[in-house]
Amino acid sequence: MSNDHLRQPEEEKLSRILRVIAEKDAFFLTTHTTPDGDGLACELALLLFLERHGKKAVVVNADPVPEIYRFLPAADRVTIWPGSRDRPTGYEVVFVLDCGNLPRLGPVSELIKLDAVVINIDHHIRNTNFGAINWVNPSYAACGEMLFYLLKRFGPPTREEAICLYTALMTDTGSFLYHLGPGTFSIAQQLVDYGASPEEIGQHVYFERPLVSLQLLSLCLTTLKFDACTGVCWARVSQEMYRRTGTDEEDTEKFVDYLRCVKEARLVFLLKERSNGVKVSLRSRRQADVEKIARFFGGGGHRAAAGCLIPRVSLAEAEKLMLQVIRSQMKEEREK
Ligand SMILES: [Mn+2]
Repeated sequence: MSNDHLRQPEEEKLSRILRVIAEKDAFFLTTHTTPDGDGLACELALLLFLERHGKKAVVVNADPVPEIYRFLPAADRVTIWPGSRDRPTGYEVVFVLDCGNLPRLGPVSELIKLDAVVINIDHHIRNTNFGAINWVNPSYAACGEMLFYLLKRFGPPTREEAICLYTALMTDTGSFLYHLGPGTFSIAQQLVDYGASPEEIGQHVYFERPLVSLQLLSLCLTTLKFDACTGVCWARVSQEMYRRTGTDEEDTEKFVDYLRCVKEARLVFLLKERSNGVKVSLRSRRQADVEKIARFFGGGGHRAAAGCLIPRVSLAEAEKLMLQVIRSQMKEEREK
């Protein structure tokens, strides 16, 4: 078993979590709003794993499963809250996966019972340690890596669990390109050995896009801007563009990566207009720290990839604010 790099404090946390799993019977699993491949796939892997060990478990999220992740085993088991189903009750343990703080759960946070044991497993830079047990370590590429270590303590994962965890690793590393952890490739190899097919999973996530999403991309790219002074490159997606193409925010998946490939840029961002404000996705090239910028607006993430929501602003206002904050942070760094 290749757990070699798990350090002592992590071993302690892991064994505490294992004890809770062994002792309790009913589990509630959740992740952040607008869930990504890592959060979702971790929930589903853990759901399948718990059920395989005779436990009861539910997955409850604030937002639906994006189309590209509907192929995941048990993806149809995700309950949306608030939705048509009754308030989930009777659970003793809450697993919060891939989520830095409770407000990021959105409306699901109101479901968390005070007497439940909250287990927080995460790899974001900032985490408020809101759980009774907090296993938080930003050196992991994905929350899926952490779950791999957890699940493996009970024996080899099933093929379905392996598919989920491989998807978590693949998506959070941008297909094994960014913020790789110390064991990422070794874990990925083991997941392939347990039955995950890189080709099939890659096909589902990256190469099954509706035509309208590319039509949306073409509109988005007409707004592309570059500031030679700061090396910032950005683009916008408006509600009007969604209406014209019959798309929604889900169809903007990966758009920011087109900006990320601009050689002249050192920092890129994509503005997405929402009814309640503007969602911003940031990526850095070379050394820029985008987590710091996202944090300024109450968001967060990782050094090279972060996001935030600027409430009650127009696209033009959000653009202006972003550029102001980026410029002032760059100035501060130069003066240091
Ligand atoms: Mn993640």
